[in-house]
Amino acid sequence: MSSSHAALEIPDAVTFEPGNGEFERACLTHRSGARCELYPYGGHVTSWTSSAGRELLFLSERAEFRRGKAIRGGIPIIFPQFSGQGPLPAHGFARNTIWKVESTNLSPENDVGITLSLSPSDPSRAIWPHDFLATLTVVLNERLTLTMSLENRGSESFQFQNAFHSYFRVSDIARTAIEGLRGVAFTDFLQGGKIETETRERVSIAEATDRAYTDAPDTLRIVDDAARSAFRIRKTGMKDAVVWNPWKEKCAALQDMLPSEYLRMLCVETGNVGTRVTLAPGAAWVAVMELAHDVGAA
Ligand code: TA6
Repeated sequence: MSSSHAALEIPDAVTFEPGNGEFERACLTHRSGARCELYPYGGHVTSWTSSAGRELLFLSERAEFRRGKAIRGGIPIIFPQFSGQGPLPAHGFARNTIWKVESTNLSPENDVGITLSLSPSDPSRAIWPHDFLATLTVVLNERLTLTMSLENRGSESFQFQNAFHSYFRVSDIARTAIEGLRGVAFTDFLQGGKIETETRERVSIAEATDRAYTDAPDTLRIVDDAARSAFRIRKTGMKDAVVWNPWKEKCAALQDMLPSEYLRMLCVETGNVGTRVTLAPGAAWVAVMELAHDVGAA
């Protein structure tokens, strides 16, 4: 199948190929050997491998690749809503919509990039009647950086929420911890929205966890003790961080996860999930998430 994006391919840097299901995917390769796969469906990064060939993101073995279903794993783009209330689907429509591939790029510094856009459709207008242009740029070098920008192209202000719903692959959830959240207030969705303050320097996961940390620090770490490695997450333009692991029972109830997969994944998401962001007519907004992975950094 010749790709409809063949003209955007860059030798040894960006290729397009048939992906899972009916979808096409882009493959980004950095000169270090690091790689990234992204589906225009959802603007969804599904794989990020290190220069040593290690897969760093979790993608469920039961992930479904079909229209209307979010891909279970990688980095779902959550927009224009995080919560599930109202007419919008849970986590919004961006992750279930095909984004338009606008451009690909190989910089003089050998950064490999791809830019996609999302604009209103009849189905989106029916549930979210605002005129907008969203842009997602993914850049691969020694790190993986996602930048989402948004323009209000309408005549009235609108409000939105957003998140990069990142699924990190971990060796063993029992030997994994998040650093940087001590002293941060969080909403515990599993305790009826109870608000508490994090007291731990290392937040470990030993049960179903679903918490939104408000005004979280712009740098967080996920330490994988078993692998003696760590992720570093840096965010700008986003106030909050969400920590989610379904744990045993909820994982077993998810059709698109193997019962044991909760042991090998951890979502640490960056976004604006508490308060909504207001964008005036003609205004623009941008959010950046930079991911780095260090071996021997535990
Ligand atoms: O970000 C945490 C969360 O909102 C959890 O409540 C859980 O629902 C998770 O996202 C996955 O949501 P999804 O709609 O992708 O199944």
